Amino acid sequence: STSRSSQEKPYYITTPIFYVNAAPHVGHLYTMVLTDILKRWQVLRGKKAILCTGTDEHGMKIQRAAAQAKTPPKEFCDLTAETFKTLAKRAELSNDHFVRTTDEDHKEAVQYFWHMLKEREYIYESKHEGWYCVSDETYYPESAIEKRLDPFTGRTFMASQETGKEVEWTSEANYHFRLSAFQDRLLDFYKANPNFVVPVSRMNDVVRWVSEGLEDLSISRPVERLTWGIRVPDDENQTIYVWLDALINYITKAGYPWAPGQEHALGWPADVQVIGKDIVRFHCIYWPAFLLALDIEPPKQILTHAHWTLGHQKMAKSTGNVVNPFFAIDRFGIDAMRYYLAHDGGISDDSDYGNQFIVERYKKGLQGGLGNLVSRITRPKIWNVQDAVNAARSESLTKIDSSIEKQIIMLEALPAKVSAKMEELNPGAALQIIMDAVYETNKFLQNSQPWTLANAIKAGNFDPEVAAQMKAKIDSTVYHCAEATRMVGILLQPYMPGKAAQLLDMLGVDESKRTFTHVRLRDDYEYGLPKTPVGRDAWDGLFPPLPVDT
Ligand code: ME8
Repeated sequence: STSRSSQEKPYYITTPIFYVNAAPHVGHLYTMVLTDILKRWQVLRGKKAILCTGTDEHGMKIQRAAAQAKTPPKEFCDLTAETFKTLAKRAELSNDHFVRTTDEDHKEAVQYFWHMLKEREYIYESKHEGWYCVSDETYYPESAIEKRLDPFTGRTFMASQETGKEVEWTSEANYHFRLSAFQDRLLDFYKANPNFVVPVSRMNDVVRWVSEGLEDLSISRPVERLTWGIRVPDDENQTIYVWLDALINYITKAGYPWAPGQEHALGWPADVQVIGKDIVRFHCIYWPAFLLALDIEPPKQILTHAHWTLGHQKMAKSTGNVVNPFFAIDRFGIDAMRYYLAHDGGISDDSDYGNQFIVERYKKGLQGGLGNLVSRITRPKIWNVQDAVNAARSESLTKIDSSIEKQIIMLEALPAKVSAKMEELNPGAALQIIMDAVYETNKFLQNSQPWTLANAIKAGNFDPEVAAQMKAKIDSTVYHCAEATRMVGILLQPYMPGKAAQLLDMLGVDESKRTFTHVRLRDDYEYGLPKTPVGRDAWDGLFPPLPVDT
């Protein structure tokens, strides 16, 4: 119907679905936070947005982990899936869906997808030989393999050059997907969508890999090797390859299989799919190829981010070189963690994790920067924000000196600058701009010295006209700091939902005026009086001292 087709497609954003072979770490939290910031940004812009996350529960890797834990696989998955759900909650991830690949609707979507690939003759049966890596759940070509020595046991083994993970020689009959037939279509697709992969350096890698040629992809395993998975339709002896199964999760909750033309209603194609740089091939080559095979639109963009390292080694479940995200959240609070991860986390380059960095960012950005600004504006008894806002409304702030002018120019440029970085899918760079506004405002306040003027008025016997001018200067200074605080408070909501709301409450900004359209100088003349009186506890509670310094 016309009303349906004219309906705007909701913004749709996803995280990878995480393997349940081990507990989550800070790397997973980072992906969640980055994705959530991008979603909340769209909501701030007034869009309907859907965020999809979940767990990847099938495959050799999980089958072995469950066997090792001597637990039936489903029971084993239930436990860790629950931990990822808890992490999503504690991360304040605003996910609309949590997909588990063991869910019935997902299994149906995968089997239907397979059936369609088969019907279109993209699947054929043949013998497959090669080096399979269970940890990475992928085959590696001979050229990507090397011999390694385990320094502890002295054992030599064959491993992936890229990840160092052990590979095993396998020789079996299974089904293949005609990936090699997609080289030209993929290259055309990349050409038409040069921002498909972000950042551009990884887009270039992908184009290079595809240009070098594609081999057909093995997409099933014999049941005697892999039982823990979705069965191939019409073949009881084969189990579907975990990556085909997993990638389809992204359309499961978008309602696949959908009636023609209905995919838009629930969000597909995804606007952005966020992943770590470790799974670029699967998402930027295999995934669009699978979709193109069925004439389904590929996602619009894949944001690939860099890794967190610990002692400059990749944080990874399989090596145990990890930081427990629950401990970190307990210790620093979720908003401080989200701030730190967004601030220091890399898109192109890896970042090394350290408690001392969290403490540093917290002290400089949140306590010294933002907290200090709010308290310096709202706390003094010698002026109040509401008076300053009223004065601004009645246009009596005429005495603009050059430092106020500079502050105005900075604030007028702020929303567009932040938007531009968000559109480039770089929340870290946008955060930097927001925080620079905080630091600039603090400097402006420091240089303007409104407290000196206020004390002079109080102490001196000024001519009423002069005193009025002095008062006008105070109001103007306070107003332009309050505006900065209000605008920054609105912009920080996607990053620190809790603290930003607390800050806007302290400033008395009405809840209906906290969206992006209000991030405009002189947009709101109705704030300044907090709804509930702000006591000492509120200021102290906004960014309290951290329990322990490291
Ligand atoms: O790969 N730094 O799941 P996974 C930053 N199930 N991010 C990191 C990270 C680190 N050190 N380590 C992991 C899988 N991540 C598949 C995905 S999707 C259809 C299937 C994040 O549990 C990053 O987003 O190994 C990475 O891509 C993801 O966790 C891998 O999680």
